[in-house]
Amino acid sequence: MTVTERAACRVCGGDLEEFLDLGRQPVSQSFREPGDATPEFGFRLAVARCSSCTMVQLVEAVPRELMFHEHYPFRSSGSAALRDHFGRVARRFLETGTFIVEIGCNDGAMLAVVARAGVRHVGFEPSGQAARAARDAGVRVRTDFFDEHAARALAAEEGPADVVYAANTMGHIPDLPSVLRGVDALLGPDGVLVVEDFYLGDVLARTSFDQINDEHFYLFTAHSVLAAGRLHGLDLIDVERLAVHGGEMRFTLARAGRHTPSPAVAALLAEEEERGLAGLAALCRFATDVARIRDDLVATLSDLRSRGLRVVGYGATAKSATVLNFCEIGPDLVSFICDTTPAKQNRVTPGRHIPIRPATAFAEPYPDYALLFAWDHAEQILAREQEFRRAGGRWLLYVPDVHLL
Ligand code: DWN
Ligand code: SAH
Ligand code: ZN
Repeated sequence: MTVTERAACRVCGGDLEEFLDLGRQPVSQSFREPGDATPEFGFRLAVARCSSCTMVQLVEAVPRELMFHEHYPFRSSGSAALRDHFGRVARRFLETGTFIVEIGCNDGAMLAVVARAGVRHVGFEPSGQAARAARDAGVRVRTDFFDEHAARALAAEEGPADVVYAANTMGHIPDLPSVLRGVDALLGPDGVLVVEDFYLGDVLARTSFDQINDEHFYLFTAHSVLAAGRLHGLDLIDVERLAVHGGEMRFTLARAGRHTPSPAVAALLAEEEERGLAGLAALCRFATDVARIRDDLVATLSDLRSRGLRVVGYGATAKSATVLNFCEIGPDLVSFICDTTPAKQNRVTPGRHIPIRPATAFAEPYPDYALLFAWDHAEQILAREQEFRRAGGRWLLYVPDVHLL
């Protein structure tokens, strides 16, 4: 552990204590044309904890325009489980909301349901093609980053919001104070800010270090969300566990004193105390586990190669960039990765340049082993690919440790 002098906590200005270095990494979703020889952007993926507000965050931030742009490839609607989830979220908001704002609405998986119900809404989505997909689904979209400036402009034009929602987006925005000032400007007196994101407690419990990448700037806990909210007049009033992406947390915040916090908040804070999640020791243990997983995974893949067995990756996830670049795994160990996303197909992964093929390539013929990068969709994928196992194939996972299914 080293105290980083260059960077201060982006939330409160406190000192950062670095506990994990995942090496030099590319932009995780900058899938490239094969043979493209132009230099790739790189940054040091290192993670630190603030000694004042406890927020866990990256030490270096990648400029937002390098990550979220016209061709940002991720689509929420690409998974049936996510479509169902966002449908449920929308129906819940429709019970009370008359003006619903979403930060990072992507292709409109949630807001299209709100739009079909005829309820007033606005989605912020800086990634051009994703924003157009949402617009085609009937969503009112601003192709823009949400920040204090954009929020003030919206509040002036449309008045206060009942709900501000951000799924898998709040943790993507290094300038969290600007977002929270914007929420303060936009939210009605009894409005709620609903944040769904992956949870540091789960990352530590599963050693899912691949959830750390350029996009995932913050790893939240109830402690750190509470501290960040309080700096901007917001109270944490509820926490709920979610099943999506293999387990996430929903944090609900509201203006201080307007809602009685649910007992679940105190319960989660107590659980975090007990697990030492707000301290540094658990984070240092995590860093040790990550190094062990890297060594195990590289040893396993090298052994399979030496025995002449073929390994293919499944899911060209953002998460896979962290694994491949940290473990220095290239096409010699994983011959290609199959993925259903057209914008990723026939490109190569950032950094290690592993080819990406359509999902149909998986069975042509089946490999001996499939390395499951999209482990957060395991249920759906294993159900669809039952034939692979019948043909003698084996799934290889690295979360929570390197193992075969
Ligand atoms: O927070 C984020 C989450 C929501 O999505 C973003 N920062 C970026 C992105 O992370 P990811 O790329 O790690 O997400 P997923 O959802 O694990 O990506 C799954 C990938 O696997 C997609 O490219 C689609 C693909 N896939 C597939 O090929 N066959 C997915 C399923 C379910 C399938 O059956
Ligand atoms: N909410 C969707 C998409 C998550 S991916 C879901 O949960 O599936 C993150 C999304 O946030 C991307 O579509 C990205 O373009 C968008 N985004 C990133 N920074 C943003 C910002 N400052 N304001 C609004 N959207 C942002
Ligand atoms: Zn801090």
